[in-house]
Amino acid sequence: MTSEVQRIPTGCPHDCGGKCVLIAHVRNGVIERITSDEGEEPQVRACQRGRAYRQRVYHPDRLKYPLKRSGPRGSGQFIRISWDEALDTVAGELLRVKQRYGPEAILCASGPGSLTHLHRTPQVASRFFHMWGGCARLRGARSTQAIADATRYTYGVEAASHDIEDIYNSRLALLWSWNSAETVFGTNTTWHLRQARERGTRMVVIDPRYTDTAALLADQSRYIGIVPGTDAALMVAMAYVMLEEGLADRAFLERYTLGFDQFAAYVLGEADGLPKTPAWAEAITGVPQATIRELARDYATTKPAALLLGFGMQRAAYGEQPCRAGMALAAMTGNIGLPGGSPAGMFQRSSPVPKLPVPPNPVSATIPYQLWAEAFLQGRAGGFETDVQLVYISGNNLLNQQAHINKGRQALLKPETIVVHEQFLTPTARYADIVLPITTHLEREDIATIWHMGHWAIYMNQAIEPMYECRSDLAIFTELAKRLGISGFNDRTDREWLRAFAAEGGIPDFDQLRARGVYHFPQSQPHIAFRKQIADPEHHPFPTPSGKIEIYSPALAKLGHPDVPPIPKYIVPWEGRDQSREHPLQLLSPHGKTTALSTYANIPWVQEVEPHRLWINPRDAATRGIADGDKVRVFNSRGTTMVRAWLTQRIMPGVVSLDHGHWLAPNDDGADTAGSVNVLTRDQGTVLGDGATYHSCLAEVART
Ligand SMILES: Nc1nc2c(c(=O)[nH]1)N[C@H]1C(S)=C(S)[C@@H](COP(=O)(O)OP(=O)(O)OC[C@H]3O[C@@H](n4cnc5c(=O)[nH]c(N)nc54)[C@H](O)[C@@H]3O)O[C@H]1N2
Ligand SMILES: Nc1nc2c(c(=O)[nH]1)N[C@H]1C(S)=C(S)[C@@H](COP(=O)(O)OP(=O)(O)OC[C@H]3O[C@@H](n4cnc5c(=O)[nH]c(N)nc54)[C@H](O)[C@@H]3O)O[C@H]1N2
Ligand SMILES: [Mo]
Repeated sequence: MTSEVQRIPTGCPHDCGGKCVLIAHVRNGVIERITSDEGEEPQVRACQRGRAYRQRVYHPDRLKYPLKRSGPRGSGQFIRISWDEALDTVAGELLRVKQRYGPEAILCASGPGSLTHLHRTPQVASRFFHMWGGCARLRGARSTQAIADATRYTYGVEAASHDIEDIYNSRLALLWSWNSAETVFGTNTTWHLRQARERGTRMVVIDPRYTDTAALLADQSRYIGIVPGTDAALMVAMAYVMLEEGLADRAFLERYTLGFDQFAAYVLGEADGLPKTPAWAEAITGVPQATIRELARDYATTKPAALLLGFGMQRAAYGEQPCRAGMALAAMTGNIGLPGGSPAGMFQRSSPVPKLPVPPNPVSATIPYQLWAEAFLQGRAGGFETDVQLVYISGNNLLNQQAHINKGRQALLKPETIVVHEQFLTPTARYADIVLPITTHLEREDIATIWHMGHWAIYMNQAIEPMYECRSDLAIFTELAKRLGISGFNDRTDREWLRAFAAEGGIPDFDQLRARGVYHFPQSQPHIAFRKQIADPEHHPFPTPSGKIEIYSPALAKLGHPDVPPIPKYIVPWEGRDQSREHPLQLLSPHGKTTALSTYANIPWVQEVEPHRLWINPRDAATRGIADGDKVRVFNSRGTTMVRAWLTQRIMPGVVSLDHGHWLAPNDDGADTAGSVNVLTRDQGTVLGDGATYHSCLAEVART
């Protein structure tokens, strides 16, 4: 029997920087192929990951049934159990631990597995735990903590950016630690940047790696390689040039900012006797003085110009500083609040469509994400806020994706109980006592909205029936809520929730949304951050304590912490250049195109796009006797990983790079054999908010 092929509009749920339209071609309940948006322009078209999803749904390693551990923790030995036994066991453990140790002994470690509006992994789990009396949480955003902190201290809000459609108004764009060609950063971002460039917007890319973005967008000789961790020095020297050459927009600074003079005193060396000249910065950043001067002049005299900060450089020691320094430059050039400019704040645009509601958490205990393993091992005795006894993980490859995996492996032996909701037996799931198999988005219904494109909504129709015995996180927590007597956790069908979200979000026709698969909220003009504050400062002060852009922050001064000074400064990072003879190479671990975090690392079609390799400059390779394609050991005091080397001029000497997200595969000696970079990274947080600092990491490389 053959039936017609149905074309079912759905989308991608993972945290890849996008969210795109997928069309599932389904016959007799089986997906035969996946294509993308074929509607009107601009389309929301998917990349290779979404298009390869058939291989993920039908992967032989999909988790099929509930599992119970049958060997030692981490051994990967499990037996199949029934759903009734699994749910009774989980409910029983939750009750036992809560009664014995209190709710703060339960850590809800939900992550970004699905970032949609209904089956949103962090939201679903949080709703359950918060309604049940609370739980301990992980704090400190791994993605954006430092830039969010910097934006808040400078502008009084966490996010401050323009819609990407405004890029057509920019004459110049500085893409600083920004790699949207790979990190997506909003589905159509690179498409708009490319079109703007063709229409005359000049573009500069500043990154230790000559990324795909540099190749695609940087004008000739407008790629600037920089020593990792030194961006604040380059920015401060640009400020020096602007001051020296009288290029700063004095009227703007006077009218809208607080404390520019203190910053200028630091820049000119009046405060510490050290003028932050281009020569000073060249020695630190590796960027030639002439380039620094030219960049400063160009940015100060080409108006409007957009300084756009990616998140790479702030996922590092003192990541707050380059962000605050960038914001100071945006103010010095008067590029805030006008079309074509940019406040250099955190990029974000939220959606009017609501998400599954989450009540407040009655428990206040938190542990920093960066120090989760230390916190498990030390607990209250080590000064942490709680002793974790039960870890509840959903949508999170905790072990693989946090710094210092080897410490994490010890830490996961400590709690009494570990429950994991997963689609695959990830390195983290291997440590679970109970593993519950989860549907993919193609087996359920949802709404997604796009990073930085909150004015678009995607309807994700269910394409096929749930595979094997898989259930959604929401369905599982609904069952647990019944067992634990939580009333009102979920008394709607998925469709009823989604219909309500769409209506509340102002989408006029739900059935049309489902049929078309995508909805574009009408808007006449792209969003421009702080337009009102600049046009009419009398009536619209900035939402900071002073009502101004706080280049000098009295709140930071009050904190009195030398590592977050009240004005932006260059601070020598830990594990920076020339700090170790034993492990001299700076190791970056960026977000690569073949995964969304650690998702897709096991999907052959996606991995074919680009082999997983260590980027190393031929000069560094030569001194180590390494040839292209050689298998190398990358190591430091925290661990060792093995991977093939790629000799390339696309990375500067002294720096190596290995995309994160590849699944830990330790050998008998404890060395990882899969290029899982977090065996090497350091577990230390940024100063203000315990943000991630993966990029401040030194290592050495040798042939195996
Ligand atoms: N393909 C893909 N896209 C993704 C993701 C993914 O896993 N895969 N993840 C998504 C998520 S969750 C996030 S948070 C974002 C992350 O987005 P980002 O944080 O912006 O991405 P990264 O690749 O970590 O860093 C961007 C660039 O910064 C550069 N960089 C590193 N250190 C420095 C430095 O000191 N100075 C300068 N100037 N540049 C530096 C890196 O070489 C890299 O090219 O991406 C999202 N998009
Ligand atoms: N070295 C280094 N490490 C990094 C970074 C870096 O720049 N460098 N970046 C960090 C950043 S920004 C982030 S955001 C983190 C993220 O790291 P994680 O939070 O660990 O995110 P993922 O690796 O995507 O893991 C999500 C898991 O959810 C599962 N999943 C997918 N859909 C569902 C679902 O519907 N339900 C359930 N229960 N599970 C689902 C997937 O199979 C996957 O294993 O990684 C961080 N790690
Ligand atoms: Mo992230």
